[in-house]
Amino acid sequence: MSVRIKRRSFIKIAGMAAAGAGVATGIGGKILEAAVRNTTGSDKIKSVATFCELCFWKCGMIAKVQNGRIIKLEGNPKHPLSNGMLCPRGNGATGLTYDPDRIKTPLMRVNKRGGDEFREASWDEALDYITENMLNIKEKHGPDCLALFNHGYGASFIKHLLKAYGTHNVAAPSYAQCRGPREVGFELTFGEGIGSPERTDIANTRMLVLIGSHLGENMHNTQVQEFAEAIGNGAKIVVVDPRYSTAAGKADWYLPIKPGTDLALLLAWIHVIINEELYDKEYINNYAYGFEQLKAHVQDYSPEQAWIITGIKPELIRATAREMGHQKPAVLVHPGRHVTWYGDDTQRTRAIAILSALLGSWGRKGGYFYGSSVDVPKVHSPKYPKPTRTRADLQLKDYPLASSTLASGLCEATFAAPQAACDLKGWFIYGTNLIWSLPKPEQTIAALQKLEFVAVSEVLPAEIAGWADVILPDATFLERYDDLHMPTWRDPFISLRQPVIEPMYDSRPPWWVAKQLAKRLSLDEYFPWDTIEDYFHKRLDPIGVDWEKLKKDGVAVYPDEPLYFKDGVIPEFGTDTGKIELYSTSLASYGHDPLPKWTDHGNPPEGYYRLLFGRQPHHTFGRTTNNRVLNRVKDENEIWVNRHVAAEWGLMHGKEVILKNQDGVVSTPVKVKVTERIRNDCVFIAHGFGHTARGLSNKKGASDSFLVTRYKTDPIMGGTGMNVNFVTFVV
Ligand SMILES: Nc1nc2c(c(=O)[nH]1)N[C@H]1C(S)=C(S)[C@@H](COP(=O)(O)OP(=O)(O)OC[C@H]3O[C@@H](n4cnc5c(=O)[nH]c(N)nc54)[C@H](O)[C@@H]3O)O[C@H]1N2
Ligand SMILES: Nc1nc2c(c(=O)[nH]1)N[C@H]1C(S)=C(S)[C@@H](COP(=O)(O)OP(=O)(O)OC[C@H]3O[C@@H](n4cnc5c(=O)[nH]c(N)nc54)[C@H](O)[C@@H]3O)O[C@H]1N2
Ligand code: SF4
Ligand SMILES: [Mo]
Repeated sequence: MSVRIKRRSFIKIAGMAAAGAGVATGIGGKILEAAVRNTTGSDKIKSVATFCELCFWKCGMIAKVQNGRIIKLEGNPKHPLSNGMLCPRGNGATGLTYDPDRIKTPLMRVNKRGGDEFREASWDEALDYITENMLNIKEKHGPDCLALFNHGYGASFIKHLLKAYGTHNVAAPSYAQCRGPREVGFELTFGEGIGSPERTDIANTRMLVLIGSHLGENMHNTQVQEFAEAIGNGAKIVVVDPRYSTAAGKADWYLPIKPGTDLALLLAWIHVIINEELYDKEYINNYAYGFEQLKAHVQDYSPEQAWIITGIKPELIRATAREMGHQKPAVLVHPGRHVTWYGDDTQRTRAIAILSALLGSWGRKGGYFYGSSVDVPKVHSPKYPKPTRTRADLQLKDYPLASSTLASGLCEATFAAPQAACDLKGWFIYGTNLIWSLPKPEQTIAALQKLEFVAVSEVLPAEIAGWADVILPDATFLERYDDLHMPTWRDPFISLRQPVIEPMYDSRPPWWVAKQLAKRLSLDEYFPWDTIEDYFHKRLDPIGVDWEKLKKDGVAVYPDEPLYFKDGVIPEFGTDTGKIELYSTSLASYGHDPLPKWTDHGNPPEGYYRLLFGRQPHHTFGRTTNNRVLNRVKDENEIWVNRHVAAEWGLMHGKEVILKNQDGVVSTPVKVKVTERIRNDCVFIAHGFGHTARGLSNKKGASDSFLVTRYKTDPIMGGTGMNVNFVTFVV
């Protein structure tokens, strides 16, 4: 028995043909012509609409271009994810395109792998080399011995190419290292995941509960805008975080929880809400399965017991639970995004899902909305060949409930001892700095050393590029077309990324690279279009989308009401029972706890502090920390240390310190931020600084990635809990 997951009951748009006049196919020129049209000309300022990729939210953006140079970036007022605004990172995106450290030509490795020594090459040479290696791997080992690691929208055509070539070993670190456990936790409970952008109805909520979701530092544009709106509307805010985050500053209740104990708090909230009959009885009666088992289960988790575990006083637990009961169903217990913390993350997010169900907030105004998306037909191409072997990430350990490939699993499979069924011989890496994004960097490096072939597509000479045999200089998102974006959202829309300037240097867009490789690999039939504009026409013309208008506006929105259950939509839950599973029959059938249990994650060893990490408002991971525009605001990170801890160690605010983790790994020097805004059992660092790659100019600060030498695997879906490392200070 398995869960019927991934089934989406989103409403498809009807009557698309009426939405715009049809455009004949074959209008478009080549990308370069388009880019030239966009960038040549006089002093006149030209506006070009596209969507942002400084993070993965994909806000609509308008670029102002003068004399072929981008002079300003603004939010697209027509785009539902930006509403005319960009976050600080989006505003500074030109700092990526105009970064002098960019990779400018294809590069081929000289000397040994990892030596970070390269020579310039032509595109023909680089593509021929990749082709030769791909054909070689296919012939010698089978095509599924090549893995694709990718992150970001630019990867669409490369993914298509690699699947056409015959591999299913395709993964992004945004699953097992980020939101995977959340997706599985919600899939198990409601039969579907949260997705991205998250279906959180923050704008309409009366109560927002943030559990380690540091909105305001985590700058996902629409969420931050809606957060401000909710505050303006007087919504109650609860923030649960060992660190007094920006969001905590806006909270009615701030709960400085002991790290790793959130599940105990969640279960205590559920305990109060059930025992005080504060839950939505009608909703639970109609839609839920397993209420009695849940009720019995949470009797062991009283606020008094949770107090001992979490450090949060029982009165505070009761008061916040009662307020949730009072404000239901317009209560959003935010599901989080980067949830791979302690290895029991699916169970923790299951508890969030269960709490949301009790409050009746799934599918209700101010909770989780049911969005819709535009169903744009694909360009017809042959079926992908069926790989003959099990996916490499599942060869070592099977996770039947994981709904995506595990990047860490592919890495482990490569690294595994020869007697294990490990088949990966080559990695194609697009837009992901695996040395930083996977836990245990030494394991990633060991895997890289074992491979026969490593190709990296990058915009910057990041750490991972140093390990390539061949580096492809990608055009930045402001210089290229990518595939259309049609996410599930309140108002469904089609968003277009297009070049606002011509690709600089000898960089090329990924669609071009994919098509070139397809030709060399005799996979032409998978790319049955001549120009990228031809591709768009093939997708859009049949549904009558006006291409010229889409190019001009950057987005076509098809207004729709947000869908809540009470609007008459009959809820469909893709679980085994067809109900909201408070008690998970799937988890039971796979031998996991069907109801979430609190597990103890221990305390730091004497003299050590739990290493917490997260986002900072002006940067996205390590991908922007070389950006000169953004670095004018912030060009290094600090380690947050509690005032008493700092006093104990004699650490001075603003002075540098070196961190050492439990395995003796030391950091680069990082400035100390002495603060009362963090508990005394943990320290916090913003992820993304402390680069060591030779070609990057900004090496300030320290990277948490090198200190994450341990992780705890989620037994349900294989996510890597990374908040399990401890550091001390080298003084
Ligand atoms: N230790 C630690 N590990 C983490 C996290 C953490 O906070 N700490 N966070 C986790 C999370 S939430 C996530 S989502 C992942 C993120 O993981 P990644 O997406 O791998 O994050 P980055 O380190 O930013 O690496 C992105 C790389 O892509 C390159 N790049 C940027 N734009 C383009 C482009 O247009 N084309 C190409 N070809 N390359 C481009 C950048 O130069 C950069 O080297 O990491 C996870 N891992
Ligand atoms: N500016 C900016 N915004 C971003 C990104 C970015 O790089 N920069 N990345 C985007 C991506 S891919 C993601 S996944 C999201 C991630 O954003 P989120 O999912 O919101 O957050 P994290 O970065 O995991 O969480 C860090 C917060 O959790 C707290 N925390 C740590 N341990 C615990 C604990 O045990 N319990 C509790 N309750 N709290 C704890 C930390 O103190 C910190 O405030 O951000 C997105 N938005
Ligand atoms: S949230 Fe910011 S960085 Fe992310 S896509 Fe939107 S504007 Fe760009
Ligand atoms: Mo993420």
